[in-house]
Amino acid sequence: MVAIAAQFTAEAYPQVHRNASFKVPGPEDVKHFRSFLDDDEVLEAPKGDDEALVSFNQDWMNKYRGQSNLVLLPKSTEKVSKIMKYCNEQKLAVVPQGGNTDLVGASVPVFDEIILSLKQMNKIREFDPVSGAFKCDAGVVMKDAHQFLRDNDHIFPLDLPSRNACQVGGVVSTNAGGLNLLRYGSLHGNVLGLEVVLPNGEIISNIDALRKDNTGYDLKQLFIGAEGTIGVITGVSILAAAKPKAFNNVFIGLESFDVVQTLFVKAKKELSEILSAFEFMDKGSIKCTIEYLKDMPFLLKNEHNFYVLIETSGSNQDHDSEKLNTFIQSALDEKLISEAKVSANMDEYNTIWTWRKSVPPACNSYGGMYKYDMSLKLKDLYSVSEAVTKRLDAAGLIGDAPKPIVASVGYGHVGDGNIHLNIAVREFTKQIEDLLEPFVYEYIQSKKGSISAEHGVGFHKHGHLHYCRSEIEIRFMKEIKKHYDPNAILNPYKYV
Ligand code: 2HG
Ligand code: ZN
Repeated sequence: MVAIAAQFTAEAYPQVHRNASFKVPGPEDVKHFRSFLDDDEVLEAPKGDDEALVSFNQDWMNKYRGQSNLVLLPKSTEKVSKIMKYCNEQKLAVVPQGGNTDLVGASVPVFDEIILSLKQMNKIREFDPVSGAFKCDAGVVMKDAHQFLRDNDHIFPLDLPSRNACQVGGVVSTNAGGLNLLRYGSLHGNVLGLEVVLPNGEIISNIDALRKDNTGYDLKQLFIGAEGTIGVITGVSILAAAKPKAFNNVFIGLESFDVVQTLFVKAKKELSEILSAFEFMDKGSIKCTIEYLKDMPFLLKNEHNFYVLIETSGSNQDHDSEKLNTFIQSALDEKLISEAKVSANMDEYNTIWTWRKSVPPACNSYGGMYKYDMSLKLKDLYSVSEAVTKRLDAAGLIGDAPKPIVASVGYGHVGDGNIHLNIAVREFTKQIEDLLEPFVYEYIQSKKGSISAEHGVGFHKHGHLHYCRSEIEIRFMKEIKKHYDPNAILNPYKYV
């Protein structure tokens, strides 16, 4: 199925107006940028050509599309600093962009903002195998960071389905959680230091940070998850973990979300220190993924209401395998689970992960998707998916073409209390959008959850923070934005 060509965001959301105080980028600005940037650091769209920069203007979900005619791709922090200083003086709005795999419309322009791509800042700077401190440019693609660290007997403490495209600076700006947060914790704990260019061009760096440093406010925390609204992350220092010697996983079929929770408690108790991921997928997620992976035989013999992927990683293959097999046998004996496929080697281990990591692209393969990423108490986690699916179904919108919705599916990170709700669609319609919002947000608010567990706020959830943040928290956020970016030129129309 061909991807939907996103409508221009400015047309799809006419209620959002361009900030008239921003200058429209013109030839004199390009001339200035070219005075200190190389030819391959400036990309301009030929006049009237809407398609030339589409890969920078349009997001991964085909939902948002900006109209920028100018992409800057600097190769050094100093050049980023010069760009920001000039843009601040000239009141030119800027959108920092990493791998553009963002899921809330944070990394693409809304109007004619200049796109500041970090993709040419892609050097690994330093690695200390004793402490595990790993330093790199923001534009290093996550898979390259993984590969480098694996070659050095370590692992990057975060993994994502988009690892082949997303960049280290981007995931830090998003504060992405990923598949192993259960084991390695969040970026707020793993990031040791950052190098950031502020909107006025000043460079603030504590990239040489130590593991412990209790001298004053921990400023770097503000930039983790700020989505490029108060500074541009240009360098990251992160704590890499020693590479486990043994990796195992299992794909399980089971019949209710209550049992998913019981199994999680059992896994924490019985797999304890080797448990490194506990992911769930519902029936609909796997149905879409079976269609997407076409020729790949599914892992289990029967269809189930829920599926769980458990990963263990530890220091002794025999010990870990025995522990996992005993755990699975006991879950089968207790009739908690119906069926399980345990990986027998690394190929099978990778295949099992493929089934989980393919769920997001599978949902996107029908054309586009509406996507929600929520935190809830575990007992309520799946209920939001049930409530939304029921609502869309009652409106007669889900089914074979010409109905607009292919499927409404739920999956996510049980260990983190995080569900991803994806509505895979053949087309985006106002009717679907009105049925989803504010219903989803009000539902989350009623359960005291969060409307963004790990994907951030961006354009999509801009203006919706009150569903899970207090007035005073939002006021402080606005004050912080004003303090760092008084001209509001960085990633406008998003966040707070
Ligand atoms: C995941 O857990 C990522 O697979 C992406 O957070 C989720 O695309 C999504 O909804
Ligand atoms: Zn996720």
